[in-house]
Amino acid sequence: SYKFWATQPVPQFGEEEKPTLIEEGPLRVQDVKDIPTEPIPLALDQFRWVTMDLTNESEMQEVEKLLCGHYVEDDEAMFRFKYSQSFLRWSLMTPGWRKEWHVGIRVGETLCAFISAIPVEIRVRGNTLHGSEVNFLCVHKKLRGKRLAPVLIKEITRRINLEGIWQAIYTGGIVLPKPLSTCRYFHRALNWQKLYEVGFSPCPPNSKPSFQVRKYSVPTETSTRGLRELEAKDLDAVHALLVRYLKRFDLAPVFSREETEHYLLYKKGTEEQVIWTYVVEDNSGKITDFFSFSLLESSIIRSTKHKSIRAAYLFYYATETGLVTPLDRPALKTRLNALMADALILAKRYDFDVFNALSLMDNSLFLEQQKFGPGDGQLHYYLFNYKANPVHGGVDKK
Ligand code: YNC
Ligand code: MG
Repeated sequence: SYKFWATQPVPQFGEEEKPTLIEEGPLRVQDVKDIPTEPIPLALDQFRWVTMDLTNESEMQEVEKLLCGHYVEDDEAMFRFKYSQSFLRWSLMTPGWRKEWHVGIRVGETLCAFISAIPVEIRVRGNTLHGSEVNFLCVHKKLRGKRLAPVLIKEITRRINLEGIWQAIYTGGIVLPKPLSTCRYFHRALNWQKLYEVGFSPCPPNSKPSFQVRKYSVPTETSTRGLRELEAKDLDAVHALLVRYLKRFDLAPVFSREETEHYLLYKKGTEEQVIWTYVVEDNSGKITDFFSFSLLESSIIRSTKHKSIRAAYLFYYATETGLVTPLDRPALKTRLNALMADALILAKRYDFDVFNALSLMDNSLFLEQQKFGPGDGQLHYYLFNYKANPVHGGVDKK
Protein backbone atom coordinates (compact mmCIF):
# COMPACT_ATOMS: atom_id res chain seq x y z
CA SER A 1 0.00 0.00 0.00
CA TYR A 2 3.06 2.27 -0.04
CA LYS A 3 2.79 3.01 -3.77
CA PHE A 4 5.90 5.16 -3.86
CA TRP A 5 8.04 3.57 -1.17
CA ALA A 6 7.51 0.09 -2.69
CA THR A 7 9.53 1.31 -5.70
CA GLN A 8 12.47 2.63 -3.66
CA PRO A 9 15.66 0.89 -2.46
CA VAL A 10 14.55 0.56 1.15
CA PRO A 11 13.79 -2.60 3.15
CA GLN A 12 10.10 -3.50 2.75
CA PHE A 13 7.78 -4.78 5.49
CA GLY A 14 7.48 -8.54 5.68
CA GLU A 15 10.73 -9.10 3.87
CA GLU A 16 13.77 -10.82 5.38
CA GLU A 17 12.40 -10.79 8.90
CA LYS A 18 14.46 -13.81 9.86
CA PRO A 19 15.62 -14.28 13.40
CA THR A 20 19.19 -14.47 12.14
CA LEU A 21 21.30 -11.41 11.41
CA ILE A 22 21.38 -10.20 7.81
CA GLU A 23 24.49 -9.02 6.07
CA GLU A 24 24.48 -5.21 6.12
CA GLY A 25 25.09 -3.16 2.97
CA PRO A 26 23.64 -1.21 -0.01
CA LEU A 27 20.46 -2.45 -1.72
CA ARG A 28 21.19 -0.95 -5.14
CA VAL A 29 24.51 -0.10 -6.78
CA GLN A 30 24.61 2.60 -9.49
CA ASP A 31 27.05 4.71 -11.42
CA VAL A 32 27.08 8.53 -11.60
CA LYS A 33 27.19 8.37 -15.42
CA ASP A 34 23.72 6.75 -15.39
CA ILE A 35 22.10 9.47 -13.24
CA PRO A 36 19.98 11.94 -15.27
CA THR A 37 21.45 15.43 -15.42
CA GLU A 38 17.99 16.98 -15.99
CA PRO A 39 15.51 17.50 -13.10
CA ILE A 40 12.61 15.10 -12.51
CA PRO A 41 9.67 16.37 -14.66
CA LEU A 42 6.97 18.31 -12.81
CA ALA A 43 3.38 17.40 -13.73
CA LEU A 44 2.05 20.93 -14.02
CA ASP A 45 3.34 23.76 -16.20
CA GLN A 46 3.07 26.39 -13.48
CA PHE A 47 5.42 24.38 -11.19
CA ARG A 48 9.16 24.92 -11.49
CA TRP A 49 12.24 23.69 -9.66
CA VAL A 50 14.42 26.22 -7.87
CA THR A 51 17.65 25.97 -5.93
CA MET A 52 17.28 28.10 -2.82
CA ASP A 53 20.30 30.26 -1.98
CA LEU A 54 20.23 30.40 1.81
CA THR A 55 23.02 32.97 1.90
CA ASN A 56 20.47 35.30 0.30
CA GLU A 57 18.40 36.95 3.03
CA SER A 58 15.11 37.00 1.10
CA GLU A 59 15.37 33.39 -0.09
CA MET A 60 16.15 32.31 3.48
CA GLN A 61 13.08 34.24 4.59
CA GLU A 62 10.92 32.37 2.07
CA VAL A 63 12.05 28.99 3.42
CA GLU A 64 11.46 30.16 6.98
CA LYS A 65 7.96 31.35 6.05
CA LEU A 66 6.97 28.12 4.25
CA LEU A 67 8.09 26.00 7.21
CA CYS A 68 6.53 28.35 9.74
CA GLY A 69 3.10 27.93 8.14
CA HIS A 70 3.23 24.37 6.82
CA TYR A 71 5.85 22.21 8.57
CA VAL A 72 5.38 19.50 11.23
CA GLU A 73 2.47 19.72 13.70
CA ASP A 74 1.48 17.42 16.55
CA ASP A 75 -1.41 14.97 16.00
CA GLU A 76 -4.00 17.36 17.47
CA ALA A 77 -2.76 20.36 15.43
CA MET A 78 -2.07 22.43 18.55
CA PHE A 79 1.61 23.20 17.94
CA ARG A 80 3.81 23.60 14.87
CA PHE A 81 7.63 23.75 14.73
CA LYS A 82 8.87 27.27 14.18
CA TYR A 83 12.39 27.08 12.78
CA SER A 84 14.28 30.37 13.02
CA GLN A 85 16.68 31.54 10.33
CA SER A 86 19.59 30.94 12.71
CA PHE A 87 18.41 27.40 13.32
CA LEU A 88 18.07 26.80 9.58
CA ARG A 89 21.60 28.10 8.98
CA TRP A 90 22.82 25.85 11.79
CA SER A 91 21.12 22.75 10.33
CA LEU A 92 21.46 23.38 6.60
CA MET A 93 24.77 25.24 6.18
CA THR A 94 26.94 22.64 7.90
CA PRO A 95 30.52 21.90 6.80
CA GLY A 96 30.50 20.73 3.17
CA TRP A 97 26.92 21.95 2.49
CA ARG A 98 25.86 22.33 -1.11
CA LYS A 99 23.48 24.93 -2.45
CA GLU A 100 22.03 22.38 -4.93
CA TRP A 101 20.73 20.34 -2.00
CA HIS A 102 18.37 23.13 -0.86
CA VAL A 103 15.57 22.43 -3.32
CA GLY A 104 12.29 24.26 -3.76
CA ILE A 105 9.26 24.24 -6.04
CA ARG A 106 7.73 27.57 -7.02
CA VAL A 107 4.24 28.17 -8.36
CA GLY A 108 4.56 31.54 -10.00
CA GLU A 109 6.85 33.39 -7.59
CA THR A 110 5.60 31.62 -4.46
CA LEU A 111 7.70 28.95 -2.76
CA CYS A 112 5.28 26.03 -2.24
CA ALA A 113 7.50 23.08 -1.41
CA PHE A 114 10.97 22.37 -0.07
CA ILE A 115 13.37 19.51 0.67
CA SER A 116 16.97 19.60 1.79
CA ALA A 117 20.04 17.48 2.40
CA ILE A 118 23.47 17.88 3.95
CA PRO A 119 26.50 15.60 3.68
CA VAL A 120 27.09 13.37 6.72
CA GLU A 121 29.22 10.42 7.71
CA ILE A 122 27.12 7.79 9.37
CA ARG A 123 28.47 4.75 11.13
CA VAL A 124 26.20 1.72 11.24
CA ARG A 125 27.92 -0.77 13.52
CA GLY A 126 31.28 -1.46 11.83
CA ASN A 127 30.63 0.34 8.51
CA THR A 128 30.95 4.08 7.88
CA LEU A 129 28.86 5.51 5.04
CA HIS A 130 29.64 8.73 3.21
CA GLY A 131 26.01 9.66 3.08
CA SER A 132 23.53 12.49 3.33
CA GLU A 133 20.85 13.53 5.77
CA VAL A 134 17.49 14.56 4.30
CA ASN A 135 15.28 16.94 6.26
CA PHE A 136 12.69 19.74 6.02
CA LEU A 137 10.45 18.00 3.47
CA CYS A 138 7.48 20.33 3.29
CA VAL A 139 4.53 20.86 0.93
CA HIS A 140 2.16 23.83 1.23
CA LYS A 141 -1.13 22.79 2.83
CA LYS A 142 -3.10 23.62 -0.33
CA LEU A 143 -0.96 21.24 -2.39
CA ARG A 144 -1.19 18.20 -0.11
CA GLY A 145 -2.18 14.76 -1.38
CA LYS A 146 -1.05 15.52 -4.96
CA ARG A 147 1.99 13.19 -4.93
CA LEU A 148 4.45 16.07 -4.79
CA ALA A 149 6.39 14.48 -1.92
CA PRO A 150 7.62 11.54 -4.06
CA VAL A 151 8.74 14.01 -6.75
CA LEU A 152 10.70 16.06 -4.19
CA ILE A 153 12.28 12.88 -2.80
CA LYS A 154 13.25 11.67 -6.30
CA GLU A 155 14.75 15.06 -7.16
CA ILE A 156 16.87 15.30 -3.99
CA THR A 157 17.96 11.68 -4.59
CA ARG A 158 19.07 12.62 -8.11
CA ARG A 159 21.01 15.64 -6.87
CA ILE A 160 22.69 13.59 -4.13
CA ASN A 161 23.52 10.75 -6.54
CA LEU A 162 25.15 13.21 -8.94
CA GLU A 163 27.77 13.75 -6.22
CA GLY A 164 28.43 10.00 -6.05
CA ILE A 165 26.54 9.59 -2.78
CA TRP A 166 24.10 6.68 -2.57
CA GLN A 167 22.87 6.55 1.03
CA ALA A 168 20.77 8.85 3.18
CA ILE A 169 19.53 8.96 6.74
CA TYR A 170 16.21 10.60 7.62
CA THR A 171 13.72 10.63 10.46
CA GLY A 172 9.99 11.08 10.67
CA GLY A 173 6.97 10.75 12.87
CA ILE A 174 5.17 8.50 10.38
CA VAL A 175 5.70 4.82 9.72
CA LEU A 176 7.31 4.06 6.36
CA PRO A 177 9.14 1.01 5.03
CA LYS A 178 11.08 0.31 7.18
CA PRO A 179 12.28 1.84 10.46
CA LEU A 180 15.82 1.00 11.46
CA SER A 181 15.17 2.30 14.95
CA THR A 182 12.33 3.99 16.82
CA CYS A 183 12.66 6.51 19.62
CA ARG A 184 10.16 8.16 21.88
CA TYR A 185 10.11 11.83 22.83
CA PHE A 186 10.31 12.71 26.53
CA HIS A 187 9.45 16.12 27.96
CA ARG A 188 10.52 17.79 31.18
CA ALA A 189 8.48 20.84 32.14
CA LEU A 190 10.45 23.93 33.19
CA ASN A 191 7.55 26.41 33.11
CA TRP A 192 4.71 24.09 34.05
CA GLN A 193 2.12 26.87 34.45
CA LYS A 194 2.60 28.04 30.86
CA LEU A 195 2.63 24.49 29.47
CA TYR A 196 -0.65 23.92 31.30
CA GLU A 197 -2.21 27.12 29.98
CA VAL A 198 -1.36 26.28 26.37
CA GLY A 199 -2.70 22.72 26.69
CA PHE A 200 0.67 20.95 26.50
CA SER A 201 0.73 19.63 30.08
CA PRO A 202 -2.47 18.32 31.66
CA CYS A 203 -2.95 18.50 35.41
CA PRO A 204 -3.06 14.89 36.70
CA PRO A 205 -6.43 14.03 38.35
CA ASN A 206 -4.93 13.72 41.83
CA SER A 207 -2.85 16.88 41.65
CA LYS A 208 -3.27 20.66 41.72
CA PRO A 209 -1.54 23.26 39.57
CA SER A 210 0.36 24.61 42.59
CA PHE A 211 1.73 21.14 43.32
CA GLN A 212 2.78 20.64 39.70
CA VAL A 213 4.61 23.98 39.66
CA ARG A 214 6.53 22.97 42.79
CA LYS A 215 7.27 19.51 41.43
CA TYR A 216 9.01 20.97 38.37
CA SER A 217 10.83 23.86 40.02
CA VAL A 218 14.63 23.69 39.78
CA PRO A 219 17.42 25.29 41.85
CA THR A 220 18.86 28.56 40.57
CA GLU A 221 22.52 27.45 40.76
CA THR A 222 24.25 24.50 39.09
CA SER A 223 26.21 22.06 41.24
CA THR A 224 28.84 20.35 39.06
CA ARG A 225 32.29 21.65 39.98
CA GLY A 226 34.18 23.02 36.94
CA LEU A 227 31.06 23.49 34.77
CA ARG A 228 31.32 26.41 32.34
CA GLU A 229 30.37 27.46 28.80
CA LEU A 230 32.22 25.87 25.89
CA GLU A 231 35.01 28.05 24.46
CA ALA A 232 36.91 27.72 21.18
CA LYS A 233 40.03 26.51 23.04
CA ASP A 234 38.10 23.41 24.25
CA LEU A 235 37.13 22.17 20.80
CA ASP A 236 39.94 19.63 20.26
CA ALA A 237 39.23 18.05 23.64
CA VAL A 238 35.46 18.07 23.15
CA HIS A 239 35.79 16.62 19.66
CA ALA A 240 38.01 13.78 20.91
CA LEU A 241 35.67 13.05 23.83
CA LEU A 242 32.56 13.04 21.62
CA VAL A 243 34.13 10.76 19.00
CA ARG A 244 35.13 8.28 21.71
CA TYR A 245 31.71 8.43 23.36
CA LEU A 246 29.77 7.89 20.13
CA LYS A 247 31.70 4.66 19.53
CA ARG A 248 29.52 3.15 22.26
CA PHE A 249 26.48 3.15 19.93
CA ASP A 250 25.47 1.06 16.91
CA LEU A 251 24.19 4.02 14.86
CA ALA A 252 25.95 7.38 15.13
CA PRO A 253 27.34 10.24 13.09
CA VAL A 254 31.12 10.49 12.72
CA PHE A 255 31.79 14.17 13.36
CA SER A 256 34.86 15.96 12.03
CA ARG A 257 36.58 18.64 14.13
CA GLU A 258 34.92 21.22 11.85
CA GLU A 259 31.45 19.76 12.36
CA THR A 260 31.99 19.64 16.12
CA GLU A 261 32.79 23.35 16.05
CA HIS A 262 29.85 24.15 13.79
CA TYR A 263 27.32 22.23 15.85
CA LEU A 264 28.52 23.02 19.38
CA LEU A 265 30.18 26.44 19.49
CA TYR A 266 28.00 29.53 19.60
CA LYS A 267 29.94 32.50 18.29
CA LYS A 268 28.72 35.25 20.57
CA GLY A 269 27.12 38.28 19.04
CA THR A 270 26.93 36.84 15.54
CA GLU A 271 23.25 35.95 15.48
CA GLU A 272 20.43 34.57 17.60
CA GLN A 273 21.73 31.73 19.79
CA VAL A 274 20.48 28.25 18.87
CA ILE A 275 23.01 26.05 20.70
CA TRP A 276 24.09 26.05 24.34
CA THR A 277 27.12 23.89 25.18
CA TYR A 278 28.75 23.43 28.59
CA VAL A 279 31.94 21.62 29.48
CA VAL A 280 33.34 20.37 32.77
CA GLU A 281 37.01 21.20 33.32
CA ASP A 282 38.72 19.34 36.16
CA ASN A 283 41.49 20.67 38.45
CA SER A 284 44.20 19.68 36.01
CA GLY A 285 42.49 21.54 33.13
CA LYS A 286 41.21 18.39 31.43
CA ILE A 287 37.72 18.42 29.83
CA THR A 288 35.94 15.45 31.39
CA ASP A 289 32.34 16.01 30.26
CA PHE A 290 30.14 18.17 28.09
CA PHE A 291 26.48 18.53 27.20
CA SER A 292 24.53 20.66 24.73
CA PHE A 293 20.97 21.65 23.93
CA SER A 294 19.38 23.60 21.11
CA LEU A 295 16.50 26.07 20.93
CA LEU A 296 13.52 25.30 18.71
CA GLU A 297 10.30 27.18 19.25
CA SER A 298 6.86 25.80 18.48
CA SER A 299 4.01 28.11 17.47
CA ILE A 300 0.82 27.71 19.42
CA ILE A 301 -1.63 27.35 16.55
CA ARG A 302 -4.72 28.75 18.29
CA SER A 303 -2.72 31.12 20.45
CA THR A 304 -4.35 33.22 23.13
CA LYS A 305 -2.15 34.44 25.96
CA HIS A 306 1.00 32.75 24.63
CA LYS A 307 2.26 32.69 21.03
CA SER A 308 4.98 30.09 21.24
CA ILE A 309 6.76 27.53 23.40
CA ARG A 310 10.53 27.80 23.84
CA ALA A 311 11.74 24.22 23.83
CA ALA A 312 15.26 22.97 24.54
CA TYR A 313 16.26 19.79 22.72
CA LEU A 314 19.01 17.75 24.30
CA PHE A 315 21.76 17.49 21.67
CA TYR A 316 25.07 15.65 22.09
CA TYR A 317 26.85 14.96 25.37
CA ALA A 318 29.73 12.81 26.54
CA THR A 319 31.44 11.93 29.77
CA GLU A 320 34.69 10.16 30.67
CA THR A 321 32.62 8.24 33.22
CA GLY A 322 31.03 6.32 30.34
CA LEU A 323 34.38 5.41 28.83
CA VAL A 324 36.04 3.41 31.57
CA THR A 325 36.44 -0.32 30.97
CA PRO A 326 34.72 -2.23 32.34
CA LEU A 327 31.85 0.25 32.25
CA ASP A 328 30.67 1.22 35.72
CA ARG A 329 26.99 1.71 34.98
CA PRO A 330 25.96 3.03 38.42
CA ALA A 331 28.74 5.62 38.21
CA LEU A 332 27.60 6.63 34.70
CA LYS A 333 24.04 6.94 35.92
CA THR A 334 25.09 9.17 38.83
CA ARG A 335 27.25 11.37 36.58
CA LEU A 336 24.62 11.80 33.86
CA ASN A 337 22.00 12.70 36.43
CA ALA A 338 24.26 15.39 37.88
CA LEU A 339 24.98 16.79 34.41
CA MET A 340 21.35 16.76 33.28
CA ALA A 341 20.15 18.34 36.50
CA ASP A 342 22.51 21.22 35.69
CA ALA A 343 21.34 21.31 32.06
CA LEU A 344 17.77 21.82 33.33
CA ILE A 345 18.89 24.66 35.60
CA LEU A 346 20.70 26.40 32.75
CA ALA A 347 17.77 25.94 30.36
CA LYS A 348 15.46 27.45 32.98
CA ARG A 349 17.87 30.37 33.39
CA TYR A 350 17.64 31.01 29.62
CA ASP A 351 13.86 31.03 29.84
CA PHE A 352 13.07 27.71 28.19
CA ASP A 353 9.58 26.35 28.89
CA VAL A 354 10.33 22.67 28.38
CA PHE A 355 13.34 20.39 27.95
CA ASN A 356 12.94 17.57 25.41
CA ALA A 357 14.99 14.43 24.91
CA LEU A 358 14.66 11.21 22.92
CA SER A 359 14.99 7.66 24.20
CA LEU A 360 18.44 7.25 22.68
CA MET A 361 22.12 7.29 23.70
CA ASP A 362 22.30 6.80 27.50
CA ASN A 363 19.16 8.86 28.16
CA SER A 364 17.26 6.01 29.85
CA LEU A 365 19.71 6.41 32.77
CA PHE A 366 18.34 9.85 33.73
CA LEU A 367 14.95 10.50 32.10
CA GLU A 368 12.85 9.23 34.99
CA GLN A 369 15.01 10.61 37.80
CA GLN A 370 15.05 14.06 36.14
CA LYS A 371 11.22 14.04 35.90
CA PHE A 372 10.89 13.68 32.15
CA GLY A 373 7.60 12.16 31.03
CA PRO A 374 6.90 10.23 27.80
CA GLY A 375 5.21 12.24 25.04
CA ASP A 376 2.83 11.05 22.31
CA GLY A 377 5.39 11.46 19.59
CA GLN A 378 7.64 8.78 18.19
CA LEU A 379 10.59 9.35 15.94
CA HIS A 380 11.51 6.68 13.42
CA TYR A 381 15.01 6.49 11.92
CA TYR A 382 15.40 5.39 8.30
CA LEU A 383 18.27 4.62 5.95
CA PHE A 384 17.87 4.95 2.18
CA ASN A 385 19.58 2.27 0.07
CA TYR A 386 21.10 0.40 2.99
CA LYS A 387 20.01 -2.85 4.53
CA ALA A 388 20.77 -3.13 8.24
CA ASN A 389 19.67 -5.06 11.29
CA PRO A 390 17.44 -3.15 13.70
CA VAL A 391 19.16 -0.75 16.10
CA HIS A 392 17.85 -0.74 19.64
CA GLY A 393 17.97 2.42 21.71
CA GLY A 394 19.12 2.73 25.25
CA VAL A 395 22.38 1.86 26.89
CA ASP A 396 22.89 -1.55 25.39
CA LYS A 397 25.30 -1.60 22.55
CA LYS A 398 24.11 -4.99 21.38
C1 YNC B 1 7.65 11.65 5.01
N1 YNC B 1 7.64 12.43 6.12
O1 YNC B 1 4.00 7.75 2.41
P1 YNC B 1 3.45 6.12 -0.42
S1 YNC B 1 10.21 14.51 7.99
C2 YNC B 1 8.82 10.27 3.55
N2 YNC B 1 8.80 11.07 4.63
O2 YNC B 1 4.07 7.61 -0.33
P2 YNC B 1 1.96 13.34 -1.25
C3 YNC B 1 6.59 10.58 3.15
N3 YNC B 1 7.76 10.01 2.79
O3 YNC B 1 2.95 5.81 0.95
P3 YNC B 1 1.65 15.13 0.97
C4 YNC B 1 6.49 11.44 4.24
N4 YNC B 1 5.22 11.88 4.36
O4 YNC B 1 2.39 6.15 -1.44
C5 YNC B 1 4.55 11.30 3.34
N5 YNC B 1 5.37 10.52 2.63
O5 YNC B 1 4.61 5.25 -0.78
C6 YNC B 1 5.03 9.71 1.47
N6 YNC B 1 3.65 17.76 6.00
O6 YNC B 1 2.88 12.04 -1.19
C7 YNC B 1 3.76 8.92 1.68
N7 YNC B 1 7.32 16.99 6.86
O7 YNC B 1 2.71 14.43 -1.92
C8 YNC B 1 3.31 8.66 0.27
O8 YNC B 1 1.77 13.67 0.30
C9 YNC B 1 3.66 9.93 -0.43
O9 YNC B 1 1.10 16.10 0.00
C10 YNC B 1 2.48 10.88 -0.51
O10 YNC B 1 3.18 15.52 1.28
C11 YNC B 1 3.88 14.91 2.34
O11 YNC B 1 11.60 16.06 6.48
C12 YNC B 1 4.51 16.01 3.22
O12 YNC B 1 5.59 16.35 8.11
C13 YNC B 1 5.21 15.32 4.39
O13 YNC B 1 4.51 19.00 4.33
C14 YNC B 1 5.53 16.77 2.39
O14 YNC B 1 2.38 16.25 4.32
C15 YNC B 1 3.40 16.98 3.70
O15 YNC B 1 0.95 14.97 2.27
C16 YNC B 1 3.91 18.01 4.69
O16 YNC B 1 0.66 13.03 -1.85
C17 YNC B 1 4.05 18.62 7.09
O17 YNC B 1 4.70 10.56 0.35
C18 YNC B 1 5.56 18.60 7.26
C19 YNC B 1 6.13 17.20 7.44
C20 YNC B 1 8.08 15.78 6.94
C21 YNC B 1 9.14 15.90 8.00
C22 YNC B 1 11.45 14.95 6.86
C23 YNC B 1 12.33 13.82 6.35
C24 YNC B 1 11.92 13.53 4.93
C25 YNC B 1 12.58 12.30 4.36
C26 YNC B 1 12.11 12.00 2.95
C27 YNC B 1 12.70 10.74 2.40
C28 YNC B 1 14.14 10.93 1.99
C29 YNC B 1 14.69 9.67 1.37
C30 YNC B 1 16.20 9.78 1.04
C31 YNC B 1 16.42 10.60 -0.24
C32 YNC B 1 17.89 10.75 -0.57
C33 YNC B 1 18.44 9.45 -1.10
C34 YNC B 1 19.88 9.48 -1.38
C35 YNC B 1 20.97 9.22 -1.61
MG1 MG C 1 1.31 16.67 -2.74
